[in-house]
Amino acid sequence: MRILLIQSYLGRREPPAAPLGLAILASHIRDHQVKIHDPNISEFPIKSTLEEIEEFKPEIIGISLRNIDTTKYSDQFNYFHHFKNILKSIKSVSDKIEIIAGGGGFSLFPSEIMNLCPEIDVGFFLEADLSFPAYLRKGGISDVKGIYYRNKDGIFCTGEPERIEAEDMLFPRWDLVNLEKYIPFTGKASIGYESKRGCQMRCAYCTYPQLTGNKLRMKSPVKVVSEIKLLKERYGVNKVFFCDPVFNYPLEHAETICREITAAGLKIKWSAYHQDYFITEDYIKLAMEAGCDDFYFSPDSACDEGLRILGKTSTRKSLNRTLQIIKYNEKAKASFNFFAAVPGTGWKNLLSAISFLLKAKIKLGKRLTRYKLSYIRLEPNTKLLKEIEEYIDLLPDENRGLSRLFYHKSTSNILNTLLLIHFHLGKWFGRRNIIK
Ligand code: B12
Ligand code: SF4
Repeated sequence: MRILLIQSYLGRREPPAAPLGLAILASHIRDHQVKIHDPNISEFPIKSTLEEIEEFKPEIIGISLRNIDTTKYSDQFNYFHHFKNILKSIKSVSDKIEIIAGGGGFSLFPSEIMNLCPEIDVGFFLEADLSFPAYLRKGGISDVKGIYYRNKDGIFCTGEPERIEAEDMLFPRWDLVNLEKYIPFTGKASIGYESKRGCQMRCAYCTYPQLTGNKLRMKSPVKVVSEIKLLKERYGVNKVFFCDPVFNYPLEHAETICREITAAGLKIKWSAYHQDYFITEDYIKLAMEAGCDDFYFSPDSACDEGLRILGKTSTRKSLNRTLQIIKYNEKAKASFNFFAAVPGTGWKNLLSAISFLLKAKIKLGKRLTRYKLSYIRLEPNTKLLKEIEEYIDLLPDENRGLSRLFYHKSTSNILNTLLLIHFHLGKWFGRRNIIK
């Protein structure tokens, strides 16, 4: 079959993220004729998509809805709106092509999106490494799990899909992607690589455990290094971003990867999401020798109460220890994200975050690369959402703003006023993630 895999158009020009999910899916369906198209790297995103359809004449179009919105209060933008538009454009050129949707954004709101987008014939939620090939093999839904489909009686789901084991995870088909276009943006994490899937932690606001599961599936460090080597030698990639929910847990897996990268003499730069609780001096040394130049941390709160409410593994002690370790490694850079408002907290949460950031600035100077006081974008099926007990329609539509999706309340009325001012100043004057 001729299958065209399309990354959804974001609706504005941002630093691109190479379509990792689509390149992985393509590697599982090698017995089909597959093309990948990313409108986000094209000068004329919609036109180029329609031309690609015209030329390739696909029987199936698989469209990846990765992002719903920016989730950033200081750069609010609705991508979902543009997904709906691109679906309409695709449908307008041919209503015979089967349209299949999937991706992280789709997986957060599968039934809502199926309802709002009648152009989608079938939707795959969560991981589709096994379900998508099975669907193609069986020529339809049959007994395949992980599918949303519609018939005259409504929209139905076949249940949670089976998740792939680490040893069956394949190298993405980067040969179908023009990776050269993403290489200038590797400093902005444009080329992703997975060393594992799953997160065993259960932070109250986070969607990663629902998207990638609670069970850790780790690739062998030898496989990781040989795949990164391939990325570097075959595609000239100089820097990768580990898409793992937490790279340095389990610590031993991360340390072995670092040792293997160094032993292989692989000169590659990389960065990743880190959890401060598992940071040790040895790890930072190993990671830096192996090419990590920036450590991202999202402790989210710097006071015990906030950390407890958010269900974080971090503690005040682990945060301070991490800061100290980074300080003594003179080339190490780090960034820290905190939430200005955490449900059930007030001044203490905010002031402890500000005081930690000031301390970090004094200790690290310019090596503190990013520091943020942001707001939680409420996401579906999270513990936090259940706790705040408010009904909020979390899928943005074009008629209402995105501000209502963020949590910006505290236990103090005075602080609430300040938070509202801070929130709106950020919303109006924040930096937009746009490139020329
Ligand atoms: C790593 C990561 C990043 C890295 C990406 C590095 C890179 N170059 O790849 C960086 C830091 C750059 C990043 C940036 C952003 N990210 Co991000 N990111 C992630 C993360 C953790 C993993 C994504 C990933 O690559 N996973 C591995 C691949 C293999 O999985 P996948 O893409 O989901 O694909 C699988 C399935 O979804 C499915 N599938 C995918 N497409 C399709 C299509 C079809 C047809 C089918 C059948 C199946 C299918 O099959 C694939 C294989 O199983 C996810 C959360 C998560 N755990 O999933 C958030 C996530 C995708 N990001 C998110 C967001 C918001 C963003 C940003 C918009 C943030 C911002 N304001 O800048 C940007 C957008 C960047 C861009 N240009 O698109 C949100 C999106 C949800 C939402 N509310 O909008 C997520 C879900 C996190 C969250 N908050 O919940 N991100
Ligand atoms: S915030 Fe990080 S550690 Fe917590 S559940 Fe999400 S991915 Fe896991």
